Amino acid sequence: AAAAEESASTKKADPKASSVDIATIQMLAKAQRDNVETIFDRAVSMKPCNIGEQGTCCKICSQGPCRLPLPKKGIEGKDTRKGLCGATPETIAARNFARMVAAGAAAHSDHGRGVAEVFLTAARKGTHDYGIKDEQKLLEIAPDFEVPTTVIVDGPNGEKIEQMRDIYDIAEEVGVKALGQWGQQDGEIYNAKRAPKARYELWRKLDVVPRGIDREIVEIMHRTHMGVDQDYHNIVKQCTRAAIGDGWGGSMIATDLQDIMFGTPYPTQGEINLGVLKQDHVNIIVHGHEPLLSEMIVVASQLPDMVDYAKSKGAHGIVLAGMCCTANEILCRHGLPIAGNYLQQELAIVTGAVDAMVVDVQCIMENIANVADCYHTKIITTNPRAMIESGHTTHIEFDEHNALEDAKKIVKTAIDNFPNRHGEAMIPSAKEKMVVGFSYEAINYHLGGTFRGSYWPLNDNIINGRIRGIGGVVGCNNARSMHDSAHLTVVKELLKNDVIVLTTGCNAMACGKAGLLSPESAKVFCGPGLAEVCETVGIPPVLHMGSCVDNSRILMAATQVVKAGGLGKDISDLPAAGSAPEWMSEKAISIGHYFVVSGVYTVFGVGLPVTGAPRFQKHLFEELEGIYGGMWDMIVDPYEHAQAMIRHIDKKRAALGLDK
Ligand code: CUV
Repeated sequence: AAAAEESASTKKADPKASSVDIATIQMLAKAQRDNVETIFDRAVSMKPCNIGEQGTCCKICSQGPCRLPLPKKGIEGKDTRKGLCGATPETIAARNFARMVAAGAAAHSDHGRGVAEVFLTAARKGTHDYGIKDEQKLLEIAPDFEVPTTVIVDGPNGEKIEQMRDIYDIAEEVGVKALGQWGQQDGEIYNAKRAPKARYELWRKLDVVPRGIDREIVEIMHRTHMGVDQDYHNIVKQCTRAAIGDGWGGSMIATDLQDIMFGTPYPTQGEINLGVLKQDHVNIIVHGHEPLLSEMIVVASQLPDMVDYAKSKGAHGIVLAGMCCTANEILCRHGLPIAGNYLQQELAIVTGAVDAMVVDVQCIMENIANVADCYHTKIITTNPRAMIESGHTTHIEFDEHNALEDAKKIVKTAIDNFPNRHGEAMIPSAKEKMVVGFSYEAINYHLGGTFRGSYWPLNDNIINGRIRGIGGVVGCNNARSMHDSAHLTVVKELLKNDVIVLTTGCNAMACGKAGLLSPESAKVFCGPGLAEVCETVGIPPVLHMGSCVDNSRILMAATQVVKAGGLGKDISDLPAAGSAPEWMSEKAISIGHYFVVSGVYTVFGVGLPVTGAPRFQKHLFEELEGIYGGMWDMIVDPYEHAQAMIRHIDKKRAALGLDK
């Protein structure tokens, strides 16, 4: 057994079969030369559990785990499989799925809660480090929270004059109401009304408008406790409440308040891939999700005394680069470089050039501590929710009330580590330029004021067929799937067929590395109609809208398209489809579900843990379309995956009476 274990752990991934990204291939080869094990190696030596993969392993009580795989020869006649308590495969898979929605919604929403708390502190002028940057956006969202932006006062002659309220008073009221959305027990979250009217009314009719963000997540945990909800339809209904509470609630509030505090993204240039690191600079990577931290590190790393301090240690300057969704946040707002997406986190350290990797929450692999141990990199954890048990990580807690000082301490720690590099680093040369930052406000502001105006003729071009439809392609990397490969195949296939792509998360980064986020790529990759539109407007064919919480921007963009007219009354009428070709996190499941119940056909790659429960799978993949107009699908082959999206787009075009 020991020998078997030995040989299993020494199996190595083939770098060229692991990724389509040259920098990743080079660094994986270096890791292997350096005898450093990465997720790619572990993926070849450890196989996933077949029963868990089907979604039918139940371990919610201690009488199990009860394992209910599909019989090898399939189900003949009645499906008699059941757990000790009698739970059917449907109940088990639905409960497991629901818990993924709960965890995903909790992650986004806890992020949003933190933002709302800091926003309220800023509104009350309780911190010097954060303030109100985008007043216009605050004024736009205040009415959604039923906060008045003006006040009626008496004029000098007794007449009534409408006056603007103090911006910080408005912010405080918005902050209080936004924060109240988490603990609200009854009624409806405010942002549900932002959806197209038909969608909001459908949700009301179906009784799925979230009462409060936390409440719906807690209720999933209760319902999926042993012996509670045993009807998968009813479990899915609760998933819907929690997922809407994520997409239209916690995530949307996070996006909006971040925009108000840090600025709404507008098109800007950036660079991506491990080649953004510099041999002669202090390299700091911020990795994780919450811009509360990274925004302050941006400020701290640009302070003259910090730059001078770096020079005093022999460096020429400081490179601050992002990883995962933190990267998307600082890229879209400041044009700061991205070092890579999820599967590149260990490999960034393997360059030997990263002086500190600063992490907060979500998508941080525990193994970065082991990899860092082989080089000089300091892993700095910053969030009390997320520590790594290792003798080699440093915890510098980031307190928003002392934000800039904490950020300076973190930057200084990185600089102090610069002289400890183990000789010459090996930085891949690969990096790509990109244009990013397409918030829906940016599209409105820069491109004509309306989605149907003469400058941003999206609706008109969908109607006239130059653009066939809209694809939202998002989500993670997954070590079970060749790095970036499915992302790029799906996106390129959509572009070739004149489908414009909106993107966030690790898909955005895959597209950036492959050059798809540059306006010039339109004529290379797009069908003639889409290429013409992109060239006329001067935009890339893939619009980078931000991080995972910014999937809420895609919901709002879809809503704007509906409101601009000519393409039906609801999101489910649009020639649009969603996709997560390489998903891996529970957040992706919550995102997938809020897209589905917002009316979007949503296809996942890799696999979905529902296949062991055929009736539950049918509910998600087919029956939901009759209820919400959107449904789940899972197609591993990326070409077929894109074709299914295109077929759905064509079905919607036909229903609207449009050609093609
Ligand atoms: Ni939040 S959730 S791997 S960083 S997109 Fe990338 Fe994006 Fe998935 Fe994580």
